[in-house]
Amino acid sequence: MLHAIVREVSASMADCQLSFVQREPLDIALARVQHHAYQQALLALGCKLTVLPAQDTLPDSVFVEDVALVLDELAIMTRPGAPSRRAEGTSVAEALARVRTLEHIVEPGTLDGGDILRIDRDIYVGQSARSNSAAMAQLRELVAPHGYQVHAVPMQDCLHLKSAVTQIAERTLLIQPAWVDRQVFADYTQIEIDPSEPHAANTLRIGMQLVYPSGFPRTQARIEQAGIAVHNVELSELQKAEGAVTCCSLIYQSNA
Ligand code: CIR
Repeated sequence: MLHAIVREVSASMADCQLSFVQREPLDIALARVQHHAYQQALLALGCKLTVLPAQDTLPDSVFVEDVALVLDELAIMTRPGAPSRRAEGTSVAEALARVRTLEHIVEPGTLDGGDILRIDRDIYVGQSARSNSAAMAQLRELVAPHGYQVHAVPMQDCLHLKSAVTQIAERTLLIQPAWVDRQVFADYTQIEIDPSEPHAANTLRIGMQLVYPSGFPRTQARIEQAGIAVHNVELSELQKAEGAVTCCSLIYQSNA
């Protein structure tokens, strides 16, 4: 069955890293309510949840996606690009070690899970400020024996590759063409976000459905016109921390 690892919101989330959004007052109590609704959405879509306790000294620790890549064959701890985020992985690694063989990206490599878009045996890695070529080379070595190909993807003006492009159906992507070159993904059907909603490209695909933030009605209409069901969540406070729907969970298959 599908499993999801999530972590409760840190009391210090207002001190989070920010790269492309302005700092705004952040309501931690509301962030927790929204995060719990997100957990309910994962449950409703069939995930069994592992909820890690909050880490109040690590502001960005709710964004568990960034610290690991979980494949069917192994899990890779990533070594996040922001030094303030490197301690977040320890407890996630403990949880993943129960279900996967663990490997690690090591210095000088840096890699954020938000930069990794895996589609079947293709692993696309955004060349963001957080993820470097040393990590891509390490990742390539770790996954090649399992038949995966790693592709470096140029991008600009956003935090992570999955801020710009996510998978919404078997061979269909939702894409923000201002932030990533559409040609890289020429083999896929592409739906563009509505230009009035620049942050609308991040969706979380679970089975045939999408977890999708409220607040992007025009892009959502484009997704629904393609026959894809959308499960809305309100994430305003996590968006102020430059988070989105993929970054709050690590999803994997396990019989456990
Ligand atoms: C950071 O800058 O690292 C956090 N404030 C946001 C991380 C969001 N992660 C993601 O989209 N995968």
